[in-house]
Amino acid sequence: MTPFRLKLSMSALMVASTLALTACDAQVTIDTTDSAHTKKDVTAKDANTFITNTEKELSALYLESSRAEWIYANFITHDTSALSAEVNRKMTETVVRLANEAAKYDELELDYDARRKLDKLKLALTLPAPQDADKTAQLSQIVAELGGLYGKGKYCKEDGSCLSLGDMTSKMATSRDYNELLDLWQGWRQISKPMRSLYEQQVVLTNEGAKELGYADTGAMWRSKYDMPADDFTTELDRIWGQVKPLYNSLHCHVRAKLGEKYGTDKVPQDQPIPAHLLGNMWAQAWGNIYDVVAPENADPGYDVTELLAQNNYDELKMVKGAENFFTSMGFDTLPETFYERSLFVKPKDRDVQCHASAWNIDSKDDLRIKMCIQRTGEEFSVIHHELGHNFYQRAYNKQPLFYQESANDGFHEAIGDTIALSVTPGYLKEIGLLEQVPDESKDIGLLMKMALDKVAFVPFSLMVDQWRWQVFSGQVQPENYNKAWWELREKYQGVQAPIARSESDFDPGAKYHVPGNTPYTRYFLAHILQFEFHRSLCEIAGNDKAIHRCSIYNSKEAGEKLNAMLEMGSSRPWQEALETVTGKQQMDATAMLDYFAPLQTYLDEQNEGRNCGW
Ligand code: X8Z
Ligand code: ZN
Repeated sequence: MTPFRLKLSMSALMVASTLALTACDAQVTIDTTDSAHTKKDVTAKDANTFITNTEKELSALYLESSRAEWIYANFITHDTSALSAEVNRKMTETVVRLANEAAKYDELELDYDARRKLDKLKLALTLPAPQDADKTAQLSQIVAELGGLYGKGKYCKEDGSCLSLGDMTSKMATSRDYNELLDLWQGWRQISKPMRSLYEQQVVLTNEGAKELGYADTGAMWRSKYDMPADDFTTELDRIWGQVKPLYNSLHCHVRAKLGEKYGTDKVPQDQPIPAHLLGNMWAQAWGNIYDVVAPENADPGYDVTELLAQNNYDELKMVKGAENFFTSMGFDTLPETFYERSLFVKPKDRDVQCHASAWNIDSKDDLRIKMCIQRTGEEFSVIHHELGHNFYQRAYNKQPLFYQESANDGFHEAIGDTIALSVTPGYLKEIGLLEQVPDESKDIGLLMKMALDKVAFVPFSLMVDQWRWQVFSGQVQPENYNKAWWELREKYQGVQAPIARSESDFDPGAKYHVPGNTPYTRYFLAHILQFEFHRSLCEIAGNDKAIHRCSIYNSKEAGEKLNAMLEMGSSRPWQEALETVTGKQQMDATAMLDYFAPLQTYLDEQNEGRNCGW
């Protein structure tokens, strides 16, 4: 997390949402209000004093807040929920007050950093509250409750047995039994029904806060965080999705055909969206787990990372050390001892925790941690790399002023660990002793298929989540249509459909962590585009001479140096400049992803010949 907004990977968000100190709070001793000045007579010097004081006040609050949020996420109880709500209230109230005060300096000519920091202050909250103590407290209470409902969520059957999300995730990955999958799919979606009215109230409250800060609604505020006009950002998203869509459509067509062969075309009709429970993942967001169903003939790479980990006795700690080793091989310092002392790697048996993986920097210096209920699978090995990417980023920018202690844009934060994981190639696995022999090139289509099922399939999902939220925030979607609108977008973007009838007594968006957790999701869309760009550029720097999907930047100090140069900038410059540091270009571009998968596109085109694609 991050201070009010950001820092974290995911957790930042939580913190971000709420507020602040009350007037009688003893800690509020820094006078940032400067009430003697009105908008007319303020000077640039006043603005700088305001910024300095604000940074001090927020640093202290951030530390307090991240400790409380860490404890809540690790021990979900009635009391920790109350403490989380309180610290969130204090943070939100403070940031809202300061952000509104910052408007005093709107018309002043300021130097680059002063203006940039004030802009960041205004945009710092994920969920702004109105300037009203009761409403702020109410919003914070809702935020904590929604998080708790998700974290405690389980599917309990009539016979009294209960399944955790982790249990269900494993079964969804491996079961090929249509009815069993359906049962799990609908069972998990029971947890979100009670979130609906809370979510509805949250939307009203936070929109009021966003309006007070000068935004049309909270969605408009989220879209304003990208160093370009919000409408231009939306246009960029459309443009990039347009680049990826043909590849996605080809993959969709092939996967649907294979699922039709597996389950029967009565269950998987060949002219309709795919039933959402058959794709190996609770949310149908990444499909790598059904690789066996779509595996190209004669292209089996002959290994599976989950099995390699088991054969080589990798437990959770060894998996984390393995991922850390990749970063240090590139020249990054090792993680501090406290990382290993304070992180959570294994799901505790005796209490509720927020198992969804997250990475934290508690003190904005080097108190780095991850919190993750690690399963011993190849999929989770990638997630560990993802999380450590957050931690290495956080440490790289820890010398920046508070307002710049975040990634260039939120997509960058999500992209770093994934970039590293793209280098977990067969060649790398051989180098670290996990794999005996690198499969020959005839197996590349199998490797690319597995990767595309995870990375390409994810792209439309990562776009539709915020399309839904933006429509909800803007009022285009009203509460009586929450679920209907969700499934319309699922169909439109992903071409998947609910496998059983849904109604407005359901709240399916709430069954995805980031909705009750209030984590914007467009960041993952950006990350999926960016990681292929970073991979391509860093491979070049590393002197790679192989096909791009066989390149690993393991051990490349040159690539590490270049990557670090971008990471340590934090958000001090517009993200376009950070992008340029590594890629030489200022515009995001999906051609790196398309080039990576070019051989697969050719294969898919052959396979799809004569098939009816689309939905
Ligand atoms: O939430 C995450 C990370 C933490 S930032 C585990 N991810 C998204 C998700 O799980 O839905 C990573 C990829 C997408
Ligand atoms: Zn992340």
